[in-house]
Amino acid sequence: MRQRKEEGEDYIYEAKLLIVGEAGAGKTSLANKIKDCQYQLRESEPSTEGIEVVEWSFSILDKEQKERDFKVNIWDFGGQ
Ligand SMILES: Nc1nc2c(ncn2[C@@H]2O[C@H](COP(=O)(O)OP(=O)(O)O)[C@@H](O)[C@H]2O)c(=O)[nH]1
Ligand SMILES: [Mg+2]
Repeated sequence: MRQRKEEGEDYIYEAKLLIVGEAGAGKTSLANKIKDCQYQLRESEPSTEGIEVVEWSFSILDKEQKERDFKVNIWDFGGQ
């Protein structure tokens, strides 16, 4: 995401990912799997109440090849 400032440009290394779908569709499992590829499916995933935000971070190289932490907030909705 790019944010304009008077003196120039600055970058925010953050994104928001919303997962929506019917109850039991696999939203929470998907959020957990995105965060951790070793995550194993559970026979009964506790159903999500309200919204759970799963933080997923990884490093990227910016335009100057400098390493940056990129953060994705995965919004896992309960219900439908
Ligand atoms: N076979 C199979 N089962 C899945 C998959 N994703 C989720 N499940 C199962 O479906 C059930 C509901 O998943 P859950 O992630 O809680 O769904 P949510 O209600 O949308 O958050 C759980 O028992 C999961 O283990 C999938 O890709 N394949
Ligand atoms: Mg859920």
